[in-house]
Amino acid sequence: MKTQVAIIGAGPSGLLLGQLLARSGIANVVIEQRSADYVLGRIRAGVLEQTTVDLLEQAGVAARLHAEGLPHDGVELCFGGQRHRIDLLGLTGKRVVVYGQTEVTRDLMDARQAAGLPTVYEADEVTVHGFDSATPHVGWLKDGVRHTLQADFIAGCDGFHGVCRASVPPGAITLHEKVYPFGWLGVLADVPPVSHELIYVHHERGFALCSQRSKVRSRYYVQCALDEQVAQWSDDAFWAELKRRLPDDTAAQLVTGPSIEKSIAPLRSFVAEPLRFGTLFLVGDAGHIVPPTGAKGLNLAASDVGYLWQGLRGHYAGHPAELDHYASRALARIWKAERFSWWMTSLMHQFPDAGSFGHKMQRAELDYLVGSTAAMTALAENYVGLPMV
Ligand code: FAS
Ligand code: PHB
Repeated sequence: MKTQVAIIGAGPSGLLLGQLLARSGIANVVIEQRSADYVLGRIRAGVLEQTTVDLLEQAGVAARLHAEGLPHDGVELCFGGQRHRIDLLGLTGKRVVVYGQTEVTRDLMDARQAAGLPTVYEADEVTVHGFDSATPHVGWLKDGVRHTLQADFIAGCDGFHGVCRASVPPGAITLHEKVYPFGWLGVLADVPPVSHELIYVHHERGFALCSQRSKVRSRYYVQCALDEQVAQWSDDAFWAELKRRLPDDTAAQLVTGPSIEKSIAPLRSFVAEPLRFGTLFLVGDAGHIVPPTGAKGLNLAASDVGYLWQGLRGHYAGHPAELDHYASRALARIWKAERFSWWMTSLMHQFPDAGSFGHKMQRAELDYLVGSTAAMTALAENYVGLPMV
């Protein structure tokens, strides 16, 4: 078998890239280790930047997003028992859209299936070879049969734990990483959101986030220790802890209910450099990870895809140099989002070694932030997403 682009991973990166390439007449095959249902069952991101919405429109998969997505003109920061609104639209002229990653993935899967594009789910022992040679190819095992796919290029859209980055010789790649001393315990529940906009909470007991998926489905998070297990957290214990971190009047408005998903995610900042190795490209979480505090993970994956799509279109249109810009263009935007995500995480979470001075610095920055149009504008323009250049 042969194709132009072999895409490893059917998460948002792989499926969005496959859709954009197909609509540009570039043949591609997606190879995914899990089942489609398993991929859809992962509850992750919830906030889309306009740049991501634009790419989904170009991919022809934005109809449901426009029908069901919730435009948000602002977000709130809550500290010292007070809620402060950051007017995203007023400060930047832009807004974000709340629409779950699960729905983005579902829309992309449906479009790929409708187009009859080749997709291999539950592929075992996926391997990538020859990406530094003239014969790049991918191998996998499916139903006891070994398969090989020749390709011009391999897109490593296989996430943080994937095979593609792991296949790069250690001497050819530099890894930059910061692991945070806490995680996020997240709950999804079919209850109306406590507020029409997101609330990021700084509290002495720990960070909390009030988010949502629709007007009847909410997503909440509380900062937790790295050694905590989901099994330790009953629904009642979660709701009680969330209420402790909210102002009394907000806590009184919180509608609770049974969790339909509950999970703990560790937080890290991570970037691999470069992102290109011959004919292999690292895309999305395969190349970088951000703490979810800045709502950047999914959106960075989308902008990587946009840059790679532009590069591959240029290549097949007779301008191979276009591909040379992928890594530098993607990394320029990645590092700015890494900085913002690190800054939001450092500002909003309780760090075990911060001490009283560290707590005072966080509080002073928050007090300054909500009193300064310049500071709120800086937060807002990063939160709505910096332009793709
Ligand atoms: P993904 O990890 O989504 O997809 C990679 C795909 O590759 C998976 O389907 C995997 O099964 C497959 N794969 C892996 N190894 C393979 C192999 N060897 N062969 C074939 N396939 C393979 N971002 C936010 O913006 N907000 C959030 O709140 C948020 N919460 C998150 C919570 C968690 C627990 C995690 C892990 C991430 C979260 N993120 C969040 C970030 C997340 O949304 C990612 O940015 C997004 O999924 C990136 O998409 P992909 O790059 O496609 O990677
Ligand atoms: C979510 O809704 O899952 C979400 C929203 C904003 C974030 C992180 C997660 O910063």
